[in-house]
Amino acid sequence: MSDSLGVETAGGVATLTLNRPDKLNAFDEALLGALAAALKQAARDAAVRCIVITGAGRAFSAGQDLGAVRARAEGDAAATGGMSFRAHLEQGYNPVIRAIRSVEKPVVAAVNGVAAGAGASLALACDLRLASERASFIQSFVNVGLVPDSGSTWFLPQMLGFARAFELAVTAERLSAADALSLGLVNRVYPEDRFQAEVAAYAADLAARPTRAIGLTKRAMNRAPGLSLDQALAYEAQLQEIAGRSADHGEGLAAFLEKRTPRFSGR
Ligand code: LHQ
Repeated sequence: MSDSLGVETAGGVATLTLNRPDKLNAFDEALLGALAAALKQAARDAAVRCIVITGAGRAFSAGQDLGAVRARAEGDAAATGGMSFRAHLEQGYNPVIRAIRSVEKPVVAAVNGVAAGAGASLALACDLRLASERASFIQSFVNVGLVPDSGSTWFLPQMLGFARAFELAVTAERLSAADALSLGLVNRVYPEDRFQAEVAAYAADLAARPTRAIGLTKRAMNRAPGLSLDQALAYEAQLQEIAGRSADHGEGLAAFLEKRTPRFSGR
């Protein structure tokens, strides 16, 4: 694993920490590669029942490392592996976004500070967003003459509607944590001094829930926007058939009937 990504697994929670604090955790190739690999590993590891992505220092992530982009523009092919922007997105960012959307475990963005450009997209790609009071969100792509990428053109209009999403994309307005909460972009905002403890408690709670059912819920909600109601109803019925055979359904049912707290295994 690369030094630029911290990976820690404990109590069913894998915490992936973007760790280039002097660059506000901007992404270079090594960090993107490490993040994709860590997500793949967390998806495979049955002991992991919740994934948290956060940043070291004062930022969540400032998006693409613009130093590397400058080096590319100046002809230093080694800086970006000599790749076009399209290839850089397809090979670097898009696998990360796809991995987050497809892993059948809850993925939480613990947004500890500023999330800009592809850093904001990364947070939007997660299933849930917990923000520190000092967090902020900027669709900063337009400031450097670029298009929102890494999923922002898809996630933002779904979350906010076209007009508000478009405005954020073309103005790069900086949203505070409170703004993001009132728009429904984040699930919770916590004071800075309690942020880590609150994230840990939230993630531990998710990790103790029926992981299989949560994964199937994610599968259904990922697919629902492309379906008619009829198709969504049929898909729910198909997934309920799978959930109904899980050990955790048996445990949940038994615990309810025995009037005790369920102990879910994730299977
Ligand atoms: C940085 C960065 C950074 C390097 C702060 N890079 N050093 C994908 C693929 C292909 C092509 C390109 O694009 C993409 C997707 C993208 O993500 S494009 C968008 C890239 N990101 C941005 O445009 C954001 C640039 N950063 C900022 O606007 C500000 O730094 C924010 C608003 C994030 C934070 O502002 P401040 O809190 O005022 O901090 P700062 O600007 O003073 O930055 C602190 C340091 O971090 C500073 O270095 P220094 O050596 O002077 O202390 C910055 O140069 C460095 N840094 N972002 N993206």
